[in-house]
Amino acid sequence: MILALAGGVGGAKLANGLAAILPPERLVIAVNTADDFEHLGFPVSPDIDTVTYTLAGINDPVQGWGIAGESWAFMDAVTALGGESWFRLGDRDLATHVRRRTLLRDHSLSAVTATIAGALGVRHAIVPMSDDPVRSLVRTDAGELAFQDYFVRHQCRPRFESIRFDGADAARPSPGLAAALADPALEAIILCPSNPILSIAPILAIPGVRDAILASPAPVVAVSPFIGGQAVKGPAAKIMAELGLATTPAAVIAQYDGLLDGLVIDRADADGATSAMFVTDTLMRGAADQRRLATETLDFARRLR
Ligand code: FO1
Repeated sequence: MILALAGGVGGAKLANGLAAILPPERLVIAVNTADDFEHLGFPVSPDIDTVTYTLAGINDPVQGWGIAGESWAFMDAVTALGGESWFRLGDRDLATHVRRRTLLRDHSLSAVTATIAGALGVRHAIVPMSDDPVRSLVRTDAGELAFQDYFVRHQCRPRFESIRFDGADAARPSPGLAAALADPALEAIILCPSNPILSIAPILAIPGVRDAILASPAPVVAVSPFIGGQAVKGPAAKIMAELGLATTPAAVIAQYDGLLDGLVIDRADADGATSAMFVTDTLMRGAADQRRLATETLDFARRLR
């Protein structure tokens, strides 16, 4: 069994590659929920939806979030009524949020996520990192901002000083994540090429998760989200620079602080690669790249076992 930890776009792509080569019973994808917030009265789980829509084959690959070919009648109507329009829910995406709102009255986020994914035809297990609320708060030169305020409303413009995961201390790993970590058949733990600070750190901040990964005999392999020192998408490189951190393979290893047995890096970063690194093309342009990188990552992890 393979456990993948994922955030948004990059994580969803590798998770999709893993899902293409593994049967459903051999993969658990645990997803960051610290970006979640309530908007227009709806519970929004951006990374869960990005992973779900990607595995369902309905994601918008250009935008990086939401559903391909969306219509925006709902948003246009909300805007015309003077409502908030800085964070946009497409019409079909809105249906996901209506369903999540309704189902969350009686069910956990884990159960709701499984129900929505199943209805969209996804057969692999997508689980939230926790069913308890954890919220990223970003300290910036414009004050402390809720994550989506920083990310979308302010377009990551304020200078990033630090991040904290409110609620993480009291959060428990979701049943799916806890079961995967305790599974004696766990073969590898893959840290997908998501932002280490924004997307993977919140998962590792849940009490017990980091220790369980360290204690697991399964090899732990990350895929670097950087290519030639740049992030493929998103503000990871800008944030690392503002924190005074490099975007090199060594910096990714340091960021994970003793957790990794191996790191998959791009050819553009191959200078100085060590035996704990596997060098390949990490840019995933489509399904074939996702599948190839997933295969190479698992083969590399198997060799480390
Ligand atoms: N990102 C934006 O930049 N603008 C948006 O209006 C926006 C809406 C949105 C709606 C649903 C959803 O699941 C994601 C959405 N995102 C939007 C993306 C989201 O802010 C980020 O992808 C993650 O939080 C970072 O991983």
